[in-house]
Amino acid sequence: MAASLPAYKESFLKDCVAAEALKFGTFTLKSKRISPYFFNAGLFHRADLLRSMTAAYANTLKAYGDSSPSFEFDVLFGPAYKGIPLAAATLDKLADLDIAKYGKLSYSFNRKEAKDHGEGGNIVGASLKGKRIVIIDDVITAGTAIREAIDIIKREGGELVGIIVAFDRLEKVPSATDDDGTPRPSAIGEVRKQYGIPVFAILTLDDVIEFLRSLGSADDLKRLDEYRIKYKASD
Ligand code: OMP
Repeated sequence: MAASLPAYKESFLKDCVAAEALKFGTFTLKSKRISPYFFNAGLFHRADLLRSMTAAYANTLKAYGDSSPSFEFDVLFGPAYKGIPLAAATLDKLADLDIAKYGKLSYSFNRKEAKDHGEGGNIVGASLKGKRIVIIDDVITAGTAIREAIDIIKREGGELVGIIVAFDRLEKVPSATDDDGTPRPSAIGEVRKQYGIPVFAILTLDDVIEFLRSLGSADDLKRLDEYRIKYKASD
């Protein structure tokens, strides 16, 4: 197990393996990259696993908030669909951790289809207008999904102050010749730079490689190392 991980990250990594949310093999990604591993947050549907994941999100946010008291937000926004349970359950966990600090925060999410009757619109939960928003999502690879969520925040008049994901694959932004070996910035690094906000990940590819090393899984390790060399960002 990765020696330097805080206890809540280590326990989340163990649960990723137990839930088979972290799989090794051959997978085609949304970005069309062929990956030797895949992280499937959707497999954290069982109550004990969901708690493990949302505790890890909540502790990651709290750890940053404790070390940077100026970091404050009003709404945890979970982009549809995968972000919806994450936003609601993580907010509940934050309130468990510190009711005085997090008890009055809200969650919200978008509908994929705009509603033209009843309350209308396509935001459910707290309005984003004029609020400080943290986006919660599952994975960042090339950054496409997260940029779509950022567009929603902008459209709704919210102020983006941070992003948290369960897993950062540490991959560079795509280009026309994706595998030409040119060093390029990471998808997360680009978002950090462009918006000047913190982007947190509970686990990264480096944590998984470290974990495989501790297990002595030579074949998986070799394939992950090759993939990392091909797509890893330069920062
Ligand atoms: P990007 O939009 O390229 O950043 O990819 C992020 C999305 O890819 C996630 O929201 C997932 O739907 C999916 N994904 C995973 O869930 N796990 C992975 O390990 C890799 C991907 C992916 O397709 O890149």
